[in-house]
Amino acid sequence: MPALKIIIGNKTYSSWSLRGWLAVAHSGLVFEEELLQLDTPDFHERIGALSPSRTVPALHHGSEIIWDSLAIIDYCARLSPEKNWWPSETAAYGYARSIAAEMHSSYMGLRTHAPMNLRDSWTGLEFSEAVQRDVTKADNRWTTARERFGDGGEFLFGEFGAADMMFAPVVTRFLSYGMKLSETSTRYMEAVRNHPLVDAWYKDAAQETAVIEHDQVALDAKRLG
Ligand SMILES: N[C@@H](CCC(=O)N[C@@H](CS)C(=O)NCC(=O)O)C(=O)O
Repeated sequence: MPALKIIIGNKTYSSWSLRGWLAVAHSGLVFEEELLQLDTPDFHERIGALSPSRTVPALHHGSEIIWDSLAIIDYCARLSPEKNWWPSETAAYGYARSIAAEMHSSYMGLRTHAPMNLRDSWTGLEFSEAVQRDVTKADNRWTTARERFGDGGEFLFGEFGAADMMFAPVVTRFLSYGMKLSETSTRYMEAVRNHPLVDAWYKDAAQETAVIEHDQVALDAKRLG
């Protein structure tokens, strides 16, 4: 098997990197990681050679490069089919793919105004309606997945899998920003936060010191949100 290496951004801030990294770590295969500091001259100088989209995450597998978090999840699923990824039952599969694709292509309120930041947490922030609509949407999707398909474990479709990887950075945002969700979603968020791979990522983030100013909007959330 050719060597696997994932190029990621700062663990504190890079939500897409977290998704790709969870996939390669969940595969159980041996991999290396290389972390580029986002928003630095070094990032802009090096990223073109490492990722065709000039974004992280990018997975290098021998001479192949797979960029984009969702593609990395699906690629890792092919490399390690014995692990749990997408649900096998058709209705659950359809729901899982739909909510993961929706995560990838929308939630702009949350993505713009409530960035991931694992080294800080806040209470009492007021976010705009756009952000609140995204919170409600995620809450509904998670509650439905748990109620319809979640019997086999604590995650959206039972065991930890691809849909949970896509939503892990949403969970971290809701935890950082103290957002209130349904009981079912709150339990789900606890399960994600306590997952060993998510916890390992948090621990690494806690060691980081770089601050990216524009990801500190929560300090000013009332105005920016
Ligand atoms: N759709 C992409 C988004 C990747 C993305 O936007 N990554 C951000 C970091 S979280 C990035 O590389 N930003 C650097 C830049 O745009 O200069 C994916 O799913 O991987």
